[in-house]
Amino acid sequence: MEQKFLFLLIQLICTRHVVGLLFPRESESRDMKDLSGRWKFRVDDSTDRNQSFREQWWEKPLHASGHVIDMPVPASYNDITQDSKIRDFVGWAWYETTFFAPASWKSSLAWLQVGSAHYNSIVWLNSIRVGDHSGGHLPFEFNVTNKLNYGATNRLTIAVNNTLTPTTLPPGTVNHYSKDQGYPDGYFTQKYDFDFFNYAGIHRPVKLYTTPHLRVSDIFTYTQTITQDPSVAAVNVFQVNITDAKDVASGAKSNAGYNITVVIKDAEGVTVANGTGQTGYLYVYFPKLWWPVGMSSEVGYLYTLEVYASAPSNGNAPAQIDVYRMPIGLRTIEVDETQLKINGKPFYFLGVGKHEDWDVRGKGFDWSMVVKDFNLLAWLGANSFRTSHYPYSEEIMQMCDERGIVVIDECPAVGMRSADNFVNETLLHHQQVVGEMVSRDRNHPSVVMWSVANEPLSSLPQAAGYFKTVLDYARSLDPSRPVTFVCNAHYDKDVATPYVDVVSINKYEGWYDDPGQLDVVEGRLKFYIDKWHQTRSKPIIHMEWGAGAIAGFHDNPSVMFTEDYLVDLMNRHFAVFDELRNDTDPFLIGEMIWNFADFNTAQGTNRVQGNKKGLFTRNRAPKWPAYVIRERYKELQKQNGTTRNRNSRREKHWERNYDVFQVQDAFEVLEL
Ligand code: GCB
Repeated sequence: MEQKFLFLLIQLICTRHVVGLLFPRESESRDMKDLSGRWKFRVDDSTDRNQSFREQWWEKPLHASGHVIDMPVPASYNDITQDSKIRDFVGWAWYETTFFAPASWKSSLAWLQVGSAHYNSIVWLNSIRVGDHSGGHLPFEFNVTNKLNYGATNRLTIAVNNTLTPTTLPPGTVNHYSKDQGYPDGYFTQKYDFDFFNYAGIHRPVKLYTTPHLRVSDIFTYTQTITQDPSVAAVNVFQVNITDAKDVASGAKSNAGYNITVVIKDAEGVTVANGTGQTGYLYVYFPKLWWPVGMSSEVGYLYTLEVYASAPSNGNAPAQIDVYRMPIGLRTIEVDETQLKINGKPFYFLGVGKHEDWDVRGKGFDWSMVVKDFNLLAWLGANSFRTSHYPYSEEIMQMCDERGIVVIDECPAVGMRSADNFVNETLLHHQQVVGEMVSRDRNHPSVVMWSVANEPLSSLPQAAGYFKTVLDYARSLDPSRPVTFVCNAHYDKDVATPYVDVVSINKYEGWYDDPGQLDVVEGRLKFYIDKWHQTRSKPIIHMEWGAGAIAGFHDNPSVMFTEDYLVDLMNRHFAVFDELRNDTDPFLIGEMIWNFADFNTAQGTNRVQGNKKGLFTRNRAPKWPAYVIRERYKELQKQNGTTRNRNSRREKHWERNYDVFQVQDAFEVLEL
């Protein structure tokens, strides 16, 4: 084996392992049932929010506990009814459905996967508690093989609690008020320091699926190298984990002596590479690379990775083979001190910040809205977005793979604005969430970078050790992608960006800074970005910029909150972005306007029915600024990877030497 590839394998084997959840898929060895639909629902609005546990609502059908209403799953429950108490409810919300489990499933393992539920969840099947999960926005699953009634009806109960505390991610605080001051008995409020509505409920599909007892339990694959001569090969590394229920039960070491075959097929179903074993690498000759929109005439080319796993044959018993298929893309990512490159070519982000946010369904997954948003992204000419400020549904990641939309994948560490948030309990949970996000999304070619937080208080001395730990943890899970967090601290005050690969900055020049002062926008913005570059010497993305624009508001000369003002502000930003892009030594690698569409927020004096910085209204009607962005993005897309000035600085390989930085007040490094 060539030494280079031996090194790759060692790197992969040394990668810290977290158990990933494979997206539920049918195959010859797997069945699936989607439990989406109309569920029963009830909130526990007792004064202490604990009546449901005292009365054990999971023991009987939910209607036995009191009045239940219909609730769609997936959906946020907040905007479904006409009742403001449900919209603003904080505490345990109870969901229930029934389903039939075929008798034919009896010989398999059965798994229950919840795409996401916000925030803490407890799951019971036929009154038996099957498990708990903390954190919205990411899937969790339980083995329910021994809890199902086969050939019969089953009752599934899920309780979801949206309370946020200083150590949840995102964090929040609960404030209690006194009856003596005229508040109702037990009155409390939930506060949080992030700018989107804390939608709650079962947000993504709930699925039951089966696997053989010996199953493919996790896969990690990425393209490590594309050889100089593109006709030769893309080298794809893979690592497959299999789990045998027998071994799990007996405590024996799994993966020993099993047969694992890994095959890559092209889009026509022709096998282009295959191998055996748990870990290895595959050469794909004459590879069709995965390219984002604007960088190739063929965008988002996907192969299929097929994994077959079976136990060694045992006498007369027929071999049980598990088969799992997954789309993959062949492409590399590198970062040097000025550029992020896809397949060796500099990539410039022409993007947007987004939200999973729609009217009526809140953060509930809805194919109509998802497909509509992708059509709008294509119409805009956007080549990228950030999953601000939490991981989006995996179906969205799959569409990005197919449509060639580049993703910066962000975890839900948003609103960490107080020292109370920088404690070991949060750090442990932060690592857990990063682990869940990376293990879910690391096989998606569209994901090019991990963002571990948005606008944390990174001027706090303890933020240095905290973020070094989290960023290094993300790297230890995935050696193939750069990491960042999104920073709004001043370049002189921030202590955490020394540890990122790309500096991501949010700056609202002409809005939060110098509001209404359009004439100073260019000078101030250029000054600020240059200062950041002098401070860190890393590639920079302008991750958030923009202004509130209420659809239909106009004025001339423009004033804040009109569409005209946002257009004026955009043109001034474009002048600076273009100057930086055309620099002899460009380091600006992207512009991501905030936001794709208007979105809902908590009520407050600075929001008028939500945040109005969208290019589209919440119902996806374009505002004037959408046409202006479209003109620019369509034009620049044509130039991506071809005309940027990138020849003056010696190109360096991506190295990670962080030892030169002093870590102040480092946290103890915690093992999970
Ligand atoms: C920001 C935040 C984003 C807000 C935005 C705004 O810096 O990252 O969550 O929505 O500003 O519009 O204020």
